[in-house]
Amino acid sequence: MRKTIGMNEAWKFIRQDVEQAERKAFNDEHWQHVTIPHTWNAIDGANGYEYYQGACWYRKTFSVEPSCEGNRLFIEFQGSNSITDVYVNGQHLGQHKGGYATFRFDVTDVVTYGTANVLAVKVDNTVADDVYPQKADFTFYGGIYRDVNMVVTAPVHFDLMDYGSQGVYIVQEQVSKEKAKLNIKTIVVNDGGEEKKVNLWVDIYDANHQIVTYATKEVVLTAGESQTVELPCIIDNPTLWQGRKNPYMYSASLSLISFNDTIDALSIPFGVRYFHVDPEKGFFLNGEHLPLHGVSRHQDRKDMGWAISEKEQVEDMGYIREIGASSIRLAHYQHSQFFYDLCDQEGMVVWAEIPFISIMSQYELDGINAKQQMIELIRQNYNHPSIIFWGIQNEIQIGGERPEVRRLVRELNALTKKEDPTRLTTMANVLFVNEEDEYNRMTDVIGYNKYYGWYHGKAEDFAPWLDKFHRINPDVALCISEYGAEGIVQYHSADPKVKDYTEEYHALFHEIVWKTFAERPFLWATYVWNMFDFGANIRDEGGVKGRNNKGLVTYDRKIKKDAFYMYKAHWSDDKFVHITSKRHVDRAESSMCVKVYSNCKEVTLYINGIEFQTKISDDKVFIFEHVPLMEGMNEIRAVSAEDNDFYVDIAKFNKVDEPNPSYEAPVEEKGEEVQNWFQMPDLDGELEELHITDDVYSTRCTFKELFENEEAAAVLHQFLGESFRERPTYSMTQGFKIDTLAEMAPDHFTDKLLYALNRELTRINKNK
Ligand code: GCB
Repeated sequence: MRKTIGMNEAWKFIRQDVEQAERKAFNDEHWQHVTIPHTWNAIDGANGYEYYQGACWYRKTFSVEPSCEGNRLFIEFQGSNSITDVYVNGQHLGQHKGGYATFRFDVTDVVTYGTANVLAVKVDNTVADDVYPQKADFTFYGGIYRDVNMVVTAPVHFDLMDYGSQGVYIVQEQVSKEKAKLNIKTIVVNDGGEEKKVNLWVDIYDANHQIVTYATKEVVLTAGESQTVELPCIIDNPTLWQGRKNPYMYSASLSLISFNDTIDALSIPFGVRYFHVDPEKGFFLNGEHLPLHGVSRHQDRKDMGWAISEKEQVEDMGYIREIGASSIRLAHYQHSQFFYDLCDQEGMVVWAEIPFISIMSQYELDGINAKQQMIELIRQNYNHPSIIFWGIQNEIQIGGERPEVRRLVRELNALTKKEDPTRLTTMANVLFVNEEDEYNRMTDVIGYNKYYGWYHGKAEDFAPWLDKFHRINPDVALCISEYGAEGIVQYHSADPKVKDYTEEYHALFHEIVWKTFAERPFLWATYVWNMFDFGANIRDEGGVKGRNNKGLVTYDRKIKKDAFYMYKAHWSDDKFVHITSKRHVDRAESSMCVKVYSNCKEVTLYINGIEFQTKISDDKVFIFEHVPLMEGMNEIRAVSAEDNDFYVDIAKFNKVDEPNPSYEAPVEEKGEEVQNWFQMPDLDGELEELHITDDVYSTRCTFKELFENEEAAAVLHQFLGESFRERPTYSMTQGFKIDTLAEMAPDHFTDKLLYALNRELTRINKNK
């Protein structure tokens, strides 16, 4: 019978490349003792300084019981970032490229039994041109950051070498309320030296462990043969997996039986459901409309990076459940099996994706690694009912217009549909992709990452854009795959503005945008960027280095920002009241405005124990104006009574003489949607007429194109400032034409600036 033996303990590690470290006889005495999950970037990955990216080594001694001889042995890595070379007793077993999927090596013929073996692993998180991601707004934490196991099987077993999957695919051929027609596809392997006859049994159990149905088949395998065996199975009157309402799970118990022995067995949880997306009405699960109230998640955590345990994942899910979300975009790569399992159990509808993000390789134009990661993602996660959407790219247009990018996106879509015709494909376009672009029709449904109200424009700009897109493409199912703003809980303002980084602007932004989305049921989903702050070492935002602070919850998961409660009020049925701006303690004004988020109908405010006002609201936001403050500490209490229960929240505000300067972010130009990084030109003398032709540079070119030419780059430096290219947001904009950015930010790219840029740029010939 199959045995899985944990191999997380007793590793030695060194944070550098070392020659001959793969050898069995090698002195690693002075190396550090570590336990898996491990990363070498737990601290330097999110502090804003350069983080270590390079090759490092892990070594471990292990023994295999003599009783295992005659079986097959596999070493399994559930996640190691990003290029991993595995050696046993000095022998190279292979290399895996990609930091997020499970992979295994067959070690049967290289281990010794009853004596010590040495496993040596080189892991390298340097960006390689043929491995995705190439560039992204998050830290690429290096290390073996998910579990390592040894799996021991009999010579005849369910395949473990099919792209890291379990070798079992429960295909939902047709599901309705009356019947779930399944085809259980298994890959059975005979690694033994002789022909073998086995019986394959599949028993389907319901959630109460009662058998529902079963199927069986005799399988004859010649020596060395791998066979795909299909077992059709029907569940009559199935209980459907109905999202958060009823995430009903069955389980398939599979076994390979030879005479009286069960020689291999697996238990696979699954749920049955059907779904569709209507471009006018949104998402439907089992025929019922289900609004997908979504958040995105990255997998890292403060001081841990990606080396988290199940405990942190359960906590993350706890926050997502509490806010009342019904869907999660698991960005920007494959997450751990454990998390997809949690999504199944909680009834979260999932968008799962590969890290084909920002920029396509300049040299590897067939997309070999992107395709490999797509197949791994699908085959390893095929049986999760929560996954409904496969995401094939994120903002891959940032690298500029390249025909090979379009070709690869189309190929990835075709590959995904071939691997799994039962689910929907999707992708996240960068904001500047034109509404009429064919990118909007390559996948089954589409998403846009839009940052009105942060990188450009105002939060209110969502409404006209959404309506315009829908008018142009009434038959395209649209979602907002990302939207957000920075919110740093240190900063506060009674008059919040774009780019002030305050907790108040963050909350106000989400209030406005959520209202806009809620009024547009044609959106099939919306995903807040992001549920949690995360490590992005290239960033220096509002005085915080190495972080993206757009989360609704802080990186250490200790503080739920006000915006968290805004969504909770809309999405959750668990009653509460929440006074906002509680961290804005010191107030220099003699009266203030108190804003309360609540999903109760009525909220009463008490000031220093005295009843002030009662407000009734349907839109979850209760605003109490002119709340008087006495000198010193004031206690504000918000109370709601509903269904015989009381809900209370308390805040304390300190009336002071002078505003507290620590509430202000050390950034200039608050209220500006694009930072004013450029020099306004002096236009002396007569204005000459400019001729913009294809052979010269101009503002019709993308930033990327311009920066690639030394002279054009010098012009940009002159007008946009030296540091323009180093800005974290540059990676977002390099595929933009200057004219496109100018349309979005006309106040900054004035006609005068555009004229001056063109006057200089058109003097440079592209072919020179
Ligand atoms: C995006 C990216 C995401 C970034 C986000 C941001 O569009 O897809 O990876 O983190 O913007 O915050 O800028």
